[in-house]
Order: sequence, then C-alpha cells, then structure tokens
Amino acid sequence: MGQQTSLQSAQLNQAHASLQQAISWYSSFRRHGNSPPSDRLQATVKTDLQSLQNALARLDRKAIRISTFGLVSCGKSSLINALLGEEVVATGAVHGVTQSLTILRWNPSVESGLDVELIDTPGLDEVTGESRAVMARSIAQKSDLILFVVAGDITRTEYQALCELRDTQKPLILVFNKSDLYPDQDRQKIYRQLQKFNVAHSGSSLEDIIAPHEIVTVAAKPQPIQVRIESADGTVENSWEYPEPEIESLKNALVQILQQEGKSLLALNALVQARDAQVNIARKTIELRQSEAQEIIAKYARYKAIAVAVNPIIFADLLGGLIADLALIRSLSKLYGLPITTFEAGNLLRRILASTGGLLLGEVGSSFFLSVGKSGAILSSGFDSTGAITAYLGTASVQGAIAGYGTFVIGRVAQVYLEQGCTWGEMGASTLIKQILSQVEPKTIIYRLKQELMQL
Ligand SMILES: Nc1nc2c(ncn2[C@@H]2O[C@H](COP(=O)(O)OP(=O)(O)O)[C@@H](O)[C@H]2O)c(=O)[nH]1
Ligand SMILES: [Mg+2]
Repeated sequence: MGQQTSLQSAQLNQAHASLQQAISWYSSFRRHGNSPPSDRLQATVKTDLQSLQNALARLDRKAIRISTFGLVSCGKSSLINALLGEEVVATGAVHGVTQSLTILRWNPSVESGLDVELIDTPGLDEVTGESRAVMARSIAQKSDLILFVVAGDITRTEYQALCELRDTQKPLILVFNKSDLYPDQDRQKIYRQLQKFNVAHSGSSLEDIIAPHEIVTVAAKPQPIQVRIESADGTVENSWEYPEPEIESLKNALVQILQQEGKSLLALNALVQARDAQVNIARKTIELRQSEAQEIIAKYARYKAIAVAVNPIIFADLLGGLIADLALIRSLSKLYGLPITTFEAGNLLRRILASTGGLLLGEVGSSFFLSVGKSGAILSSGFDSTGAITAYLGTASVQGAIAGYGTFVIGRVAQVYLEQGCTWGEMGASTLIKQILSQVEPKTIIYRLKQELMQL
C-alpha cells in the first residue's frame, strides 16, 4: 500500500510538471511566437488554453470529481444526500427538481489525500437527442468518475447514454438505486438485462460497457414505512418510519477506488484533458497556417531539387538533401510556433525515414545510384563531351525531381507529427499517460480503460 501511495503521488507530481510545462510553453507561444501570433489564432485556441489551466487548477486542489448521471427521478440527488449524510440538495417526485450542476464537497473519512467533489446533474431525459449527448460529454469531461444511477428496469435511453459515456473513456460505476422497491434485483439480474440490450445493439461488447463488479445496489432514500403503534392503554397511533439509506456498498466501492487509484485517476484525467487541449491547439494552428506552410514546403522542395541536381559529389547531395529536410522541419515548427528542438527534428526525420520507408527509400536509393551515375559521368569524361553533360543533366534532373518529391512527403508527415507529437516529449501528456497505464494494477477501474486509452 505504501509503495502504491508513493507511486500515485509521483504520478500526480509528474502530471503537474507536465501541465506546467505545457502552460508555460503555450503562454509564451501566444506572447512572442516566432511567427506573428494572429488574433484569430489566439481567439481559436483560447478555450484550449483555458482547459489546460483548469486541469492544472484541479490538480493543485487535489480535487477528484464524481458525477451522477441518470434519468429524472432515479434518485441522483437522494444518492448525494445519502453520501453526505444530510439533506443538502433538494429531491422530489416532481420532474426536474435539479436544474443545474451542483458541486458538493464530500469528506468520506478516508485517508486518501484527496478532496472529493460530488456533482449533482439534471436528468438525462430532460434534454433530448443531440443536446443530451453534448451535455453528457461535457459533464463526463469534467469528471474523474461517473456514477450512473438507474432504478427499476434499464431503458433504451439509459443504455444509449451508457454507451455514449463509455466512449468518453471515463471510469464508471453502475448504481442500481431504489433497491427497497425492487428487492429481487441483484447484480446478475441487472447484468442479464444489460445483455439483452447488448444483443440488440451488436456493436460493442457488454464487457466494454460495464463489468459485473462495477454494479452496486443501493437504496438512497427508502420509502417510509407506515407503522401502527399500540399503547398500553389501547390507543392506536399510525406513524411513518423513515428507514436509513442503504449505501454501504457504494461507499465501500468509492473508498476503495479513492485509496487504491484516486490520485492516479486524477493525474490520468488531467493528462488526458491536457493532451486533447494540446492536440487541438496544434491542429488549429496548422489549419490556420496551411497556405504559408504550403509555400514553405514548395520552396524547400525547389531548393532541394536544385541542390541535389547541381551537386556533383557523391553523398554530398544526399547530405545536402538531409540538411534541407531538417531545415524544412525547423521552418515549419517555427511557422506554427509549436515546440520542436533540433534533437527532436533529427528524431522526427529518422521517424519519417522509417515510417515512409517505401517512398523515401526510393528517394535515397535512387539518389545514391543516380549520385554515383552522376559523378561517374563527370569522372569518366571530365565534362569535356556534350554527351557526358547531357547524361549528367539527365540523371541530375531525375534525381532532383525525386528529391523534391521526397520533401513534399516529409513536409506532410512533419505536419502530422507536429500535430500529435507535441504531447510525446519527455514530460509530454501522452508519454505520461502511457507510463501511468503501464503501472496500473489489474482489478482497478483504470485497468479496464487501459486498452481504450492506449489506442489513442
Ligand atoms: N423508494 C425509494 N425512493 C427513492 C429512493 N431514492 C430516491 N427516491 C425517491 O425518488 C424521487 C426522486 O429522487 P431525486 O433524488 O430527486 O431524483 P433525481 O431526479 O435523480 O435527482 C424522490 O421522491 C425520492 O424520494 C430509494 O432508494 N427508494
Ligand atoms: Mg435531482
């Protein structure tokens, strides 16, 4: 446990450092980017920068967010009251008692080093179709853990919402509430019921949506029971007795999650949020600078074609070509104002050479042979016959054209890399996400998300 706690704290610290690095980088990128930062770009990336700031603020507060989700009147607000141990939020049989998001502090009396924020939400069925999905996504994005509350039979709307939430890749507990009204509902039964839907929607497997141990049954606010009290003198009095909420199963599940992986969850979610924000920033920047980038790539393609074609020395033209490619990558990253060091540019070039192996091998390979041929033509004839010069110019222009084409390929791949790659640096969000996922223990709630998150 102690070892795990320090591992979790380390993850939290690394996430913190990563976000700080990103924020300091993008703030200076806004203030004095190498290319004049256009107002339009600043406006478009504003929300993404804000998202980075928010993620860091939540890490600073060490506040883990648990949101309720479910149809109107399934007992979301009652569940929150039951966890808090007092009637803090209004509940009721009338539709739509909860109108907006309400954030409540919860102290589950457990040493986790975390603050817990419970979020009460309006019912999923109060908003329809598209906007429901939008609301669900936006709440999920702000949450570290989701309590999906159902009561009674699971409906199609609930099943669809569950699938949508699964797509947001947030850990989820299915809370079956009002168990006092449905005493024979148990995990197995709920699971079988979900299975029915799953057969109908044969897209994702049920395991992808929920595992049996992620279902808890509770009674957040059991119905009052009418009792007859007969006094010794024979007078009969009717009164209502309010049974205590039964939420131990949920409390235990939450306490275990908080202790075992609370900090990791917090770190992971902050990093996912940071990664998405950074990829967004990169994508928008690249989009806005598209035409300038095209010009730069074309310019370098021309340079390289000429340099390679006129250079008569074996290998020097290859080297010249590589230098031109490196310079291209540097110019592109400068244009975008996205982070890239010379070392990374070199790495990138190696990656590009590997990933576009077929095409570039063609370039390098034919460059080599043509280079030999080109120099050979000069050596054998010493430039004195017109035939040799024609041969030289022939191979040279073919070689130049191929080299120029290679530059276009490199330019394109560089754009993709700059878009994704800014999060793959040493303290980059994607790098740390991968690291945390490789450290999770089986049987944790993060473990289930591993496969899905790894694919991104
Ligand atoms: N029988 C029973 N009723 C409940 C339970 N939890 C909540 N309710 C009732 O369900 C209704 C809706 O509860 P509320 O918490 O406002 O639902 P919300 O709309 O999901 O926030 C209220 O009348 C509650 O008293 C429960 O565990 N058992
Ligand atoms: Mg409510």
